[in-house]
Amino acid sequence: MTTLYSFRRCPYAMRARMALLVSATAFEVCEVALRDKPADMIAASPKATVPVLVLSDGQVIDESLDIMRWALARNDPEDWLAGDEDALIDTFDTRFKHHLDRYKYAERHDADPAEHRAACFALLQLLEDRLTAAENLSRATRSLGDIAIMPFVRQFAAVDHTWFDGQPIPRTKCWLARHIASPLFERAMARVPRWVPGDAAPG
Ligand SMILES: N[C@@H](CCC(=O)N[C@@H](CS)C(=O)NCC(=O)O)C(=O)O
Repeated sequence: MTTLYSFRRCPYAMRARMALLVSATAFEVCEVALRDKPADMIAASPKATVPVLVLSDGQVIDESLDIMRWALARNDPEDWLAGDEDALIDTFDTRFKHHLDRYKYAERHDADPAEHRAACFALLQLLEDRLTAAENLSRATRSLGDIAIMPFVRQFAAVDHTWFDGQPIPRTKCWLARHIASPLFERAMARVPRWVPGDAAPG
C-alpha cells in the first residue's frame, strides 16, 4: 500500500493530497502530529517534513511538488500537468511563503505584520492579473498551478478574513472561494484520526 504521511492543515500536504485524489491513486493517510512524528516517517525521510509519500516498493517522495508530479505522471485525467506554472509556484513557495510566515507569526519572527501582509498582497496581484484572462491561473479549468498555490492563499486569507474580504482583488477572492468549495478540496480535507504507533494500519 502507498502511504502518505500527512498533516491535515499543512498547505504542502493539502496540495499533495489533492493531486493524489484527482489522479485516483490508491493511498492511505497517516495523519501525524508535527511535534511527535512517527519513527517510520523519519526513517523514510530524515528531513522530517510532511508530506512524505512511501510507495509499496519502498520508494520515498518527500517534496509536495514531486508527489503531485509523480501522481499526475501516472494518471492525469484533468490534464493538470499542462498547467505546471513552475515560475509562479516558485514565487509563492519562496517569496509569498516567507512573507506569509512573518504576517501570520509576526511575534515569533519579531516582524511587522503590516509590512509582510503588504508584501503578500503585492504578490497576489500576480494572480489577479492572471485571472483576468481566465477563471483559473493557466486556463478556464483548474490545473497544477492553481492547486499548488491555493492552500497558501487560503492560509493568508484566514489570518484576517475581514481584511481580506475588503481587498480589491475580486478575481482572486472568487478563485479562492471556488477552490475551497470544490468537492476535491472537501475530500482532501476529510478528517482522519491521528495515527498512533502500534495501531494495526495507518489512517
Ligand atoms: N518543501 C516541503 C515543505 C514541507 C513543510 O515544510 N511542511 C511543514 C508543515 S506545513 C513541516 O513538515 N514542517 C516540519 C515541522 O513542523 O516539524 C514540501 O513541499 O513538501
